[in-house]
Amino acid sequence: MAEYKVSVTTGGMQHAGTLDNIFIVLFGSEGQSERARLDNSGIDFKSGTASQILVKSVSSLGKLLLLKVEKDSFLHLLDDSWYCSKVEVMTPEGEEIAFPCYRWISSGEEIQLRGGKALKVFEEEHPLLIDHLSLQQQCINAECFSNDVLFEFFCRWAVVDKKLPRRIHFTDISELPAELNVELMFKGLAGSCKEWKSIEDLEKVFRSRKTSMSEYVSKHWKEDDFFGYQFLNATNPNVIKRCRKLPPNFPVTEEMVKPCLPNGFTLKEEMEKGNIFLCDQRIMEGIPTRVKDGNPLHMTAGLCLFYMNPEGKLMPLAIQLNQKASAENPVFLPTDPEKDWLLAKLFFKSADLVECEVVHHLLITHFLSEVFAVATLRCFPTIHPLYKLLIPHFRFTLHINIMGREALLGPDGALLFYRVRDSFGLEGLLELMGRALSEVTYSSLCLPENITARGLESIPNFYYRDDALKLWNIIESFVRSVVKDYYPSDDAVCKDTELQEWICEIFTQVPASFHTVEEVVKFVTMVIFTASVQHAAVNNGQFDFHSWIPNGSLQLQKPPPTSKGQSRMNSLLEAFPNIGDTVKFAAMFWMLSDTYTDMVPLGEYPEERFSEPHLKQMIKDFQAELSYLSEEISLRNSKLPVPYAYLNPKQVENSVAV
Ligand SMILES: *[C@@H]1O[C@H](CO)[C@@H](O)[C@H](O)[C@H]1NC(C)=O
Ligand SMILES: *[C@@H]1O[C@H](CO)[C@@H](O)[C@H](O)[C@H]1NC(C)=O
Ligand SMILES: CC(=O)N[C@H]1CO[C@H](CO)[C@@H](O)[C@@H]1O
Ligand SMILES: [Fe+2]
Repeated sequence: MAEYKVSVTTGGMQHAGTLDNIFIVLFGSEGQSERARLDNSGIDFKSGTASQILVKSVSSLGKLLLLKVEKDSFLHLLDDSWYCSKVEVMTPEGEEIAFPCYRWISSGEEIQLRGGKALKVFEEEHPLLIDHLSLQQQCINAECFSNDVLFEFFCRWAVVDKKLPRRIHFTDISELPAELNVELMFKGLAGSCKEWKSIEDLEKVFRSRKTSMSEYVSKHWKEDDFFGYQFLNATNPNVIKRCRKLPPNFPVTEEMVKPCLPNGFTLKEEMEKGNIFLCDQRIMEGIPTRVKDGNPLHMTAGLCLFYMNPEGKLMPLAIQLNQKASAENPVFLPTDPEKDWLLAKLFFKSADLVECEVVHHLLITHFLSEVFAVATLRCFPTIHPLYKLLIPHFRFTLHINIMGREALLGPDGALLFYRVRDSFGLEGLLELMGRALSEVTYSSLCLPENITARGLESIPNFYYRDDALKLWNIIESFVRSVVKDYYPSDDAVCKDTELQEWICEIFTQVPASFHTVEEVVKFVTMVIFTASVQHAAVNNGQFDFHSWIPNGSLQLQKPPPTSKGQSRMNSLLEAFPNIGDTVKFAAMFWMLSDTYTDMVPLGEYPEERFSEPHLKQMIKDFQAELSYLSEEISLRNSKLPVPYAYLNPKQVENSVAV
């Protein structure tokens, strides 16, 4: 008789426990154990607790291969799902093996777990394990979209009414959080169709709901250097490029910019020196927009030229609001009447915000992470080292995207998420994403290459670049240590058919494969960087920078100005969305920038998936590096008038989860 000491841990989240019966069977190279029932004698498996049980078999099972967990309904009336964190087994030979689970199990379900060291497919020797793999892959789709997983996700929305039934259908809940939030934040203003009468009215509304940054923005929004600053250190650091030659459709002359350059400096020379930068919104040209109150909304597709002045400030020099140069498309200048220049900046910034949300936030972080997540779920078994490494970086990504899509593609976009649809309608949104996707390359997603391609290696005070590059390097060295441990040679990479399938699944158009360990390191670094750092950069500052509508509105109700000298403060107010829409946008940004109590910061792995001690040590080293960087960034920020904290590792989430 052989006895196995088994300990089963229930997850710590709400409602993780169950009253149902749980059975365990162990499979080894020499046979299988009895079907042992976990004794819960009337009490449920409570959240966060471990239960012990002895599992017997006639003789030793040899090498432990699989562990089967079955869950039987206790009361057949309800499906009482259970969140199992892990199962630990002590063999009669004295070996301790952890079987990570970390998933919901519904009534009547039966799942198989693998324990011990991470393995690749060509290392599997036992036929039982090969069978297990194909079974696991069939289950994947059902698993990611089950209501239980969604429920866990919804628990993070604090505003959700506590009385909501435990088992919620996705469609019932999709409208809830956002609408509640608007009401909570801006009582009585939600739904108002009135126009704004003055900037002071706007200030009043936002006085109660602000962050120190959003307050700073509301005070400085008119200033040119702050306008420039935002192209480096706000939510869209992705678009500005060094400009060596003016585009032919942007006829900026020496005469025009002379007053803004120091005495004796010329545009031509400054361009040669590398001090001139350009932001070109060509991608927005001709995107179909939405009809509002009978008139189609207008979308700016402008050009803005910047100058890095000797004090290290990035100043806007000239703005044109349409792509084709013409008499009705003047080049606006800082020396124009104040209101003209303000209006030009407003329209340019608004298009920048829309581009940022649709392209850089939704497409490049949310949807790309989803592609990586689905490929990971489909191609790797849970025992695979890259599954263990990557899956924490996809927490909640499918869920937030399902909700987002519902909002985007649903009949009325009832939900506030990605209200960008307000500016375009569906057709325009899809068109813009399509155009952007055709321009995404692997290299553009790798930060060091991206920065070089845009000529931004040396521009001063570019905190996004400084912090993000350090994070890229820290992530890369962690990934390298893990990947090299499992793939000691290029040959191991070539032999791993699951790894090759994974990369093919991601690039369906271009047939792709990995040949070397370094290729895997770089790609995996890019995946983790995109899901964590890049998302934080475009996501976390949304409320700070965009709740103050004058500083970038998702929607403007008027066409861009076609001449100078006609604008007054009123032109600005008329262009703003109405009061109801303004507060809706602000509430959305608040919600998307909020930190949730169950947020998992970069590098934290509360689910223990790796059991080898040296792997655990690699994770600790990674965390230590992040922690040093966090201190360094805090120290720097304490000395800055405008801190840049979005990429402080403590504030970067492990995955795209909001
Ligand atoms: C905010 O937006 C306004 C209008 O576009 C612009 O003039 C101002 O410079 C911006 N401020 C910042 C803070 O960008
Ligand atoms: C840099 O990255 C941004 C965001 O991922 C992307 O939109 C842009 O096209 C990239 N630019 C280059 C030149 O790689
Ligand atoms: C170029 C630019 O605008 N950089 C700014 C980034 O933020 C710092 C700190 O607020 C400013 O001093 C820089 O001017
Ligand atoms: Fe997001």
